Amino acid sequence: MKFSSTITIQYDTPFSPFPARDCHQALDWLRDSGFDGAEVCISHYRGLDVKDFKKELDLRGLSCSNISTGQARTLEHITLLHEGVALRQAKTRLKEHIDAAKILGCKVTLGLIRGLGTPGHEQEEKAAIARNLEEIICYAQEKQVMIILEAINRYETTLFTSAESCMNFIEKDLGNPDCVAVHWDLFHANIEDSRLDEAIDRMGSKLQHVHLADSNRHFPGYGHLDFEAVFRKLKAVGYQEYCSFECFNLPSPEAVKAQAGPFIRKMRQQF
Ligand code: LER
Ligand code: MN
Repeated sequence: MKFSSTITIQYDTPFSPFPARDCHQALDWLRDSGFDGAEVCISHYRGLDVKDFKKELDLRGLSCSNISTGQARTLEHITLLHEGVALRQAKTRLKEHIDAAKILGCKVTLGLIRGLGTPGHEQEEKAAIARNLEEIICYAQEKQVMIILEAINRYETTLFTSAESCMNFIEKDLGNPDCVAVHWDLFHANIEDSRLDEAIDRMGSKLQHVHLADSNRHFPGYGHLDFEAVFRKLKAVGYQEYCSFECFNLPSPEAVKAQAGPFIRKMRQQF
């Protein structure tokens, strides 16, 4: 099992204790806290040198777990559920993320850039996303980059809210391609998945990324999730991919910065 944490290099996010302008400090913090890698929020590639960012990671002995891609939806209003220019831009952006992931040796998260969905239109919207993903999946296959579909709770989207709905979509609508897997976020899972251990079993080897946050999206330990039970189960099924912090800066940014290192050391010792 490997550990990473969300950092951002262009626009600030509530999921990192560091603003984008301090991204080098964020990388120093990851190194000094004993993380294996960084989960990096990238909105677009205008003026961004991915190879330069890779050098900064290498300098610190860090890997990259995945690219978090959702900022473009809020900032540019582009998704796989749009039509016309916005859809074309969303597809192009996902291909640029795949190119960047190839350089960084990481996965690409497909979160809300897929589109939020409209209640009552799930079937046609799933079909549209599957159709619009076809060329992206071909491109990812060619580049040998993995796309990870994030399960996100019902208050943010109508589509792919649980482990089961992601698995169903990947298996039935996408035809189970090797390069598409599940990104499972414990904050969302606590709302949607009836039993976390059964969700882990259902995903099996398709579970390829885990977001760590407590039930209230605070840093682990400040809500009511049983992290030890989750880590025990992940270990039992042989999970070897990343667990990545994506929690709010709560109870405080200082607490997140100070407690991340001890938390991952404890999990490594125990599991
Ligand atoms: C992104 O990883 C996530 O979990 C979403 O809640 C962001 O809107
Ligand atoms: Mn998440």
